[in-house]
Amino acid sequence: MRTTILGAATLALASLTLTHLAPATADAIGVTDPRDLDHGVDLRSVVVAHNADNVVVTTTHTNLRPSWRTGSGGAVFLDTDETDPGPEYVFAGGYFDGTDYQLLHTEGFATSSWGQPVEGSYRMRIGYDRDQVRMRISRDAIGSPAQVRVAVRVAGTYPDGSSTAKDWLGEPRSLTEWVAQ
Ligand SMILES: [Ca+2]
Ligand SMILES: [Ca+2]
Repeated sequence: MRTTILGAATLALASLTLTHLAPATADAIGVTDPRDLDHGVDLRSVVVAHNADNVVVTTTHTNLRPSWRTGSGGAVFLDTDETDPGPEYVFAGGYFDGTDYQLLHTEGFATSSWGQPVEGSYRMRIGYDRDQVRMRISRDAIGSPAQVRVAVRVAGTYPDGSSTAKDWLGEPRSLTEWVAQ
């Protein structure tokens, strides 16, 4: 577990450096987001690795905690088809103890357009010590696309439960560069 997370962190650093030099398509990219949310779920960076057998999306946050009181969770939208506008899949999960996650078909960003669960192999791991969430999706599960790009939205609730904090990677509903396999 520790080795896996350390590997992801190392990859994140390497990717963040390479982003300045890499072409629009690569097998991994890293994108940063400012510390702009007054909540521990605050999104700070996203790394997308498009491997031979799977797509791995690692998000880093300011302060992830296991308590349900954080209400933390997020959605990673996966765009796999350039000819079909918007994302085709969404990986949604809770980021606190005891929550679940699911990969769904979608016709866009709106929650109302989220559809049936995807049949296939995928999983989500949360590393509270490194404030990271790692989603791994089998390429088979999402139609073995030649390239993918993502949009990321996270959210959490404030301690008094009065309101929800929300943070997108960059502009709302904006997608990263394409990442080729
Ligand atoms: Ca942020
Ligand atoms: Ca699409």
